[in-house]
Amino acid sequence: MKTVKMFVPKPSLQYTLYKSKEHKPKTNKKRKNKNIKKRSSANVAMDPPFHEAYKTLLAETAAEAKGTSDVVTVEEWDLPVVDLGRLTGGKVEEEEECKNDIIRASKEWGFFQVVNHGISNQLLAKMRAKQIELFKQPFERKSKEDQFSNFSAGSYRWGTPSATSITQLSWSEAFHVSLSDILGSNYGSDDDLRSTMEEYAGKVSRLAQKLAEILGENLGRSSKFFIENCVPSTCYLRMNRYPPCPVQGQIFGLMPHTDSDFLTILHQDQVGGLELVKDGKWIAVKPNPQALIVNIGDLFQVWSNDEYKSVEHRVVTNSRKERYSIAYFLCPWSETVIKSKSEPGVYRRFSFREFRNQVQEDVRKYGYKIGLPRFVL
Ligand SMILES: O=C(O)CCC(=O)C(=O)O
Repeated sequence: MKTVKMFVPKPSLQYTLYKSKEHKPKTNKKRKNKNIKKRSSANVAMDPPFHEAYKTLLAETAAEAKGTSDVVTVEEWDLPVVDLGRLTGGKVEEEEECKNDIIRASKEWGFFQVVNHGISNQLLAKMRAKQIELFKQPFERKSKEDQFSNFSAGSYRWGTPSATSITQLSWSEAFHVSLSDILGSNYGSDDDLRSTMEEYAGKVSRLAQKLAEILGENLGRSSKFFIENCVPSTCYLRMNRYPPCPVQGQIFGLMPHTDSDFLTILHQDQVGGLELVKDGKWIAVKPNPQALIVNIGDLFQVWSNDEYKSVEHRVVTNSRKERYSIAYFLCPWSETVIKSKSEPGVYRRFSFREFRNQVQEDVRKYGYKIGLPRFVL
């Protein structure tokens, strides 16, 4: 474990209902104004127009600055590492040990890393290269993505349209793509982005299904559940880009949140910035080039009656380096009923549609997700 000093926005917002004016970030006014002016022009064409769109919020923050520093010490940790090679090595004891490691990490951390996961370094590198190429396109083209990349309308997102304060703003852009836009598509091998995404999505889907099956069987669920309920049209790949953020200290790359799915598999680059809550404290995740990151989502937390943890996480901004990640979300059909393994459980039953609609309504009303506390019995 290493201690790193980072500028992180405060506070964590997810479970606190508040009026945006009640939490005014303390900033160093001089530094902030200088940083705003220092914005590089190199990425102007590709970057979303954060400065223009959020001019008022940025100006308000600068005006409210009180002259205190935002440096917060965050410990950098290695997440538990699970070697998945043991699942296919032909030794029953090792296979059981591996399954137990996955289950333990899901209970104690809600986050872990997997190595020997079956996705080659070559494919990961190619996927990253294609992702970078895609994001390097001018903003004008990306924001008209339905003509540009043939993803469904609304796949390209940036910033936080509902933000009413600077701490509700995510300084990032993303392509949030349904797997049905990718898998089984007949775009032809000339479309390198699509064929790379198709190969990656196929491999990462199989990995997610395997992990979910292990976690589900431990809860006494049918091993067929995920194959039947989490299909390409219900699962997503989200390609994230975090541009350098010159307004350091107040803005997240991605706001604190939990994932509204069964589980997520993340491929991040080596820049760092992902943080999660462990034992009530934010910790920074040390990037591991050999590993993919797995985290438990809200639906598994409900299924397991709080045994598996859907942990709040966030991305902090970097003033100099851009950062890339790809998240795969294992989600069910809208009508799939989510219920605890034994009833009455901690949460009432709900359909995935109901959960998603509630999350969207809260984000619209309050600027952030409330999530599972809404469904506690
Ligand atoms: O980029 C990361 O490290 C986290 C991404 C994430 O949390 C998300 O896409 O929901």
